[in-house]
Amino acid sequence: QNDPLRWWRESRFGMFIHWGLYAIPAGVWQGQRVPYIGEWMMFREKIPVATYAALAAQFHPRHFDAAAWVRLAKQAGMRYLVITAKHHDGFAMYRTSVNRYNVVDATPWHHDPMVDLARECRRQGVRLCFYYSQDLDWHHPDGAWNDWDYPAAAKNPARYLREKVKPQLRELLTRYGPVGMIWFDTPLTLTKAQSASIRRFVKKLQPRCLVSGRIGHGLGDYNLPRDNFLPPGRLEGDWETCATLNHTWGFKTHDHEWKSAENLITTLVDLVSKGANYLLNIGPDADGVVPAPSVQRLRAVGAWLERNGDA
Ligand code: FUL
Repeated sequence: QNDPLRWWRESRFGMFIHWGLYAIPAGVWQGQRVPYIGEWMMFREKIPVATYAALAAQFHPRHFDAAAWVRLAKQAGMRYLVITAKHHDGFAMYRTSVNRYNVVDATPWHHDPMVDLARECRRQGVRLCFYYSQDLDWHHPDGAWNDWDYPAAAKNPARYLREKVKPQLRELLTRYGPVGMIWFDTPLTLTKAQSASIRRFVKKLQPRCLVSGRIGHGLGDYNLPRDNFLPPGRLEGDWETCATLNHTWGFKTHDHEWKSAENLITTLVDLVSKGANYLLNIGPDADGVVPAPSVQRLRAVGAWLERNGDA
C-alpha cells in the first residue's frame, strides 16, 4: 500500500521522450548523415560548446502540444512519462536559474514545456518523471566527457554536482508538483558516495520520488539493463527495459527503420510476463512534432491493449 514503487510496478508501460537541441541537426552534421544515436552528436563530432550552444537560437517548436503528447501516451496504454529535462549536452529543457543554458533563456521560444507537461499529466492521469543526466555533461567545465573544450585534469566533479546537478534537481523537484521518478543515466565517473548523495538529495525533497537504476552503484529503486535489452527469462526484482522505436532516441531525419506494431506488442507482453516494465521512446522533432510512424505504432499498441489488456 505504502510502497513507493507500487504505481511503477502497476504501470508496466511508460513513454520515454528524448527532446532537446539535438533535434535541430536531427542526425545531419556538416552535410553528413551520421550513423549513431542523434543525441550523441555533440560528443561524437567533438562540437565546441560555443558552436553547439548556438543551436538554441533556432529552437522554436511551433507545434509543441503537451496535451497531445500526453494523450498519445494514454492512447498507447502508457501510464508514466519520462522526459529529458537535461540530457548529456547539458541543455536544460526547462526554466532553470542555475545558468542561462536553458530553453527559456537561450531560445526565441522563451517557454518552459515542463510546465505544460506537468499540467497535462495531472489532468490526464499520467505520472510525470524527469530524465536527468547526472554525470555526463558536455557543457559544464566540470561535467564528464567533454575534454575537447575542457582538459580532463582540470575537472572538479564535486563542484559540478554542487553547482549544477543538485540545484537543478531542486528546481525539478520543487516546481512541477509530485515527480514520479528521476531517471538518472550513464553513471560513468561517479563514486559510490556521489551516487548516494544524489539519491539522498532527491529523497529529502520528495520522499516518494523514485530513483532509476542508473544512479549508479546499485543505488536505484529498481534495475535498468542496457538499452533495448530483452531478458532471456524471468527476472528477479524490479526491472525496466528502455527501448527505441527506430534506432535513435533523439530525432533523426534519416532513421526510418521502425519496429512494427506487432513487434512492440510482442515485446510488451514478453517483458511484462518476465516481470519488467517497458519504457518506449519517442523523439519529437525540433518543431515539437512526434514522427507520424511513432504515433501510428503507439496507437496500434493501445488499440491492441484495449482489445486484450486487463486494465
Ligand atoms: C543511454 C544514453 O546515453 C542515450 O543517449 C539515451 O538517453 C539512453 C536512454 O540511455 O545510455
